[in-house]
Amino acid sequence: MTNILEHPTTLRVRATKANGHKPTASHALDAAWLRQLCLDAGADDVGFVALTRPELADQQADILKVFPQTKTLISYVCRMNREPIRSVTRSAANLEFHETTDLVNEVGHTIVRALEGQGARALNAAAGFPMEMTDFPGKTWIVSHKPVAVAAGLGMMGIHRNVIHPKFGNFILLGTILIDRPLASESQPIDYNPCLSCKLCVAACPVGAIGADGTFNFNSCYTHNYREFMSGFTDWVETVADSKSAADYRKQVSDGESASMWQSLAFGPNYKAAYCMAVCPAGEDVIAPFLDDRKGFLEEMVKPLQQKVETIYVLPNSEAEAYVTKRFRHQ
Ligand code: B12
Ligand code: SF4
Repeated sequence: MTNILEHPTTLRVRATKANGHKPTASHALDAAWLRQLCLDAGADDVGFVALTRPELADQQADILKVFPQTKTLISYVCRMNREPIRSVTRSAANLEFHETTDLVNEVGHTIVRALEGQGARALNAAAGFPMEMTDFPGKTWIVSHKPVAVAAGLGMMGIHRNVIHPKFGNFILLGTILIDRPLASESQPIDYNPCLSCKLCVAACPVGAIGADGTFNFNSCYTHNYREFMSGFTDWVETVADSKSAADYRKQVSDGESASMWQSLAFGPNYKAAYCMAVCPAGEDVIAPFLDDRKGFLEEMVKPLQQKVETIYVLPNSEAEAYVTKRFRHQ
């Protein structure tokens, strides 16, 4: 058997250590240096939060289960292009969601690679998907990015419960990286909420999931918007399994719905709405047209989504069913 102590790998690693190249796990990282590293990797904004911060208390145990070495969380955002998200066509909006989700994951991968090169241990949590489906239908994600981003000063949650960045508005997706190093200085939340309480998100949601008081009906949103994700997909499979014949299946599922399911399987799952994000005028880069002409903004950004004729998915006897029946009686 090879003497491991004399193996070329061991000798090289020991020689590197003796030259004092890599910082140790207790070595605090410099926040300015780390910020620049994240921006160079493609993040549009970034902040840092210690795991011990009270805002993360309810997430601490889950995070430590996944990466027990965690001392600090890097929170970062990547901007989405606004017009595709605002489009009434789902193909344009979904492409933008998928592109930016991939970008968030790539940026996370690049930052972790650079930190590993510096001798630090780091883990990037998925932006959205893939998720921990062994835990489904419970909590299938490692880190809730939104509260981390809020604690890291990257924005506040609006009435629609998405994080609104003070400059980029809600046209951002979020990422979080767990690292094994303390930081010399960390970020603090911003001191105002960029949400304007205009409630355009409330008006735009096709299933009434967003309450004017900031309540959010998870089931209403999930049943419609995530029709081609987890539970909606299972429901579709069961419809296929229970159908007595092709004709019977076609009575229950239109050709367009079947084709849409194929597209989600082939190219990545398609969201059905996200209109709450599309219409939000908050944020310094976004607000000008709303301030200039509110009525015009409503006509251009909100009405086309409200008037779109489309299939809407609701559970029987749910709040969403009552809302949709009342609102879309003309369609
Ligand atoms: C679960 C989840 C959802 C759920 C619940 C949404 C929610 N408000 O939590 C559903 C499927 C409905 C959803 C929809 C969307 N999501 Co989503 N989602 C997540 C996920 C995985 C966790 C969210 C979370 O932290 N929830 C817990 C707490 C912090 O959120 P909360 O709002 O305070 O509490 C809600 C949940 O507890 C939920 N809830 C209640 N009961 C149950 C039961 C179960 C089983 C689940 C899963 C949730 C749930 O309802 C509560 C009230 O809002 C994150 C990714 C991540 N790993 O963080 C993305 C994330 C929040 N989603 C995001 C996006 C973009 C969307 C959509 C726009 C997708 C789309 N293209 O249509 C919509 C927007 C809907 C909306 N207005 O919130 C972005 C938000 C970006 C931003 N600027 O804030 C995130 C951060 C992904 C990312 N990497 O950027 N999402
Ligand atoms: S659309 Fe208006 S109310 Fe809704 S989150 Fe954006 S600013 Fe707030």
